[in-house]
Amino acid sequence: NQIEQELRLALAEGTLTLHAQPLVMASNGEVVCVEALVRWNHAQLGTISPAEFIPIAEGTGQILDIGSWVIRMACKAASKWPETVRVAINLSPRQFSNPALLPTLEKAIRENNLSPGRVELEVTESLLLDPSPAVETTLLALRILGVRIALDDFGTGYSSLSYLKRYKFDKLKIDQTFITDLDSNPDSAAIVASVITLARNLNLSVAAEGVEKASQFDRLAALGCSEIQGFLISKPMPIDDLNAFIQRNQ
Ligand code: G
Ligand code: G
Ligand code: MN
Ligand code: NA
Repeated sequence: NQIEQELRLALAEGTLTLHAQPLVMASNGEVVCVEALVRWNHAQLGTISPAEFIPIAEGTGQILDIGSWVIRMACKAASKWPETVRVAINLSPRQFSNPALLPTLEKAIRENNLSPGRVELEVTESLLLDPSPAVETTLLALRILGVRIALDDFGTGYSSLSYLKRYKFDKLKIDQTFITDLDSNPDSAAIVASVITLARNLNLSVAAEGVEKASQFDRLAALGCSEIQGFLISKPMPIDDLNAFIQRNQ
């Protein structure tokens, strides 16, 4: 179809761009991580959100080429940041079962002289819904490689706490739907407080997404949330602009 052909061209012609959004430590505001977010600058349609084209690319299989490109670009950008700053890369389920994932990651890490622990892979619970041996093997291989694994959009999928026991994650990212009404909805506040406690007791990092207000930041910090992400800190920006942002916030 048309989008599929245009996506193919986009990769070839460089109209896909990589944006990124910083995560800061709640305790001191320092940048600890940067999430890579792909964008598509379409000649006629303008900027197309990944929320629109990633599901299509997942269907056509183009997510594999796009994903490899994101991994290469993100690791290259990270090689110019301080060692204390990790890079987070979103992985869709199809990427996860792709045999090329490991070699692509290894190569990008090696060529950019990154310590593997600076690379964080964001996966969603949908990946774990139907855990195949392949998924388990890949999770194990990634752990051996030494990259970190974060559970993205935590609380919105078919959350099962048994995942937390079965797999070793490094971080939970509390979905922004719980943060949006944190100040006004006691149930959201209770859920957020409980997830932060859960993460801390399991020795996992915990990040809050979609933080837009100082009141949300303060409450999350008081609850012991380790990392904060959202428009309050910064909107996503071209990944090359992160160097300057990191320097301002060191
Ligand atoms: O950047 P934005 O909030 O518009 O992203 C929308 C969705 O697209 C999010 O769920 C995000 O995880 C996903 N996304 C952004 N970049 C990538 C990417 O490089 N790979 C994958 N698989 N998903 C991405
Ligand atoms: O699913 P994932 O968590 O990867 O999605 C990240 C998406 O959330 C990105 O598209 C990004 O643009 C968006 N985002 C990041 N911070 C905020 C925020 O503070 N408010 C809103 N509304 N969206 C945000
Ligand atoms: Mn994410
Ligand atoms: Na998310």
